[in-house]
Amino acid sequence: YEFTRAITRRPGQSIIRGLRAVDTGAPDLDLMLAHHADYVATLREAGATVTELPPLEDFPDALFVEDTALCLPEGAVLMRPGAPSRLGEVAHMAPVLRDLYADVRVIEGPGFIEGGDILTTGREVLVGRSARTDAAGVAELATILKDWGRPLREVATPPGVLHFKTDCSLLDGETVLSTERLAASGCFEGYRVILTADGEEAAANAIRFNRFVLMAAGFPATAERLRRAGYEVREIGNSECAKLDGGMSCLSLRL
Ligand code: CIR
Repeated sequence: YEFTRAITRRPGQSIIRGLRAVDTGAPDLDLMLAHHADYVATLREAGATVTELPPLEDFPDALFVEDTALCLPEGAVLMRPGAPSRLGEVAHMAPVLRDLYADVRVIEGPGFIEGGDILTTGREVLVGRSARTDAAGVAELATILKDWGRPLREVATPPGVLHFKTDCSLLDGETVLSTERLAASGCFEGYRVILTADGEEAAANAIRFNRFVLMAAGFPATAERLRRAGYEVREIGNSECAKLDGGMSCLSLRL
């Protein structure tokens, strides 16, 4: 959770065609851009050098850059998104990461894996199988991480939940924020767990970036729990990304 850099991508006009599990109306681009600017400004306030990439109109979901790669101190791994409309986003992220890393590995397939299903903690890399991440994708990542001496543990994403990290985030080396439904699976045994408040499951997708926890605005009981546990919380508007099942972690790669 200590980083020097973040990579983001601004949303474009095509955002109205972004993938969503349930249609709750078209996202408003102007409001989304305002939220996005607040997100980037908060990362900068936390000490990040932020690379802001331009919109990719051919890829409506490209602002959710987290799904295209896994960034670790040892190197970066380019993912292979399970959503067909998102596969091509990776080629646009590849040169950005090749400029920053000496070691860039690639998930070649046939499996699929998206960054939203990967939670890196102080001791292991947790990967949730989901509708976007399959056994072959996880196995290919495990082989790469073995080279870097990083243990990978496969876990399950709750049914109907887009990504593993839709329901959890890392708060520090041994603490996670999790929904009750995910924590109930036992996947965080040995970690300190702070649960989202009832009815505030959508607050689980937060990020710890240096001194701040960035979380979606509108979840006061969970924000209060985090503050009481000693975290410095920044609430960022997320109403428009939420219409596309996106949240705080999806909007950046952190390295
Ligand atoms: C998608 O369905 O792929 C996008 N609309 C949302 C991606 C959210 N990404 C993430 O949770 N890491």
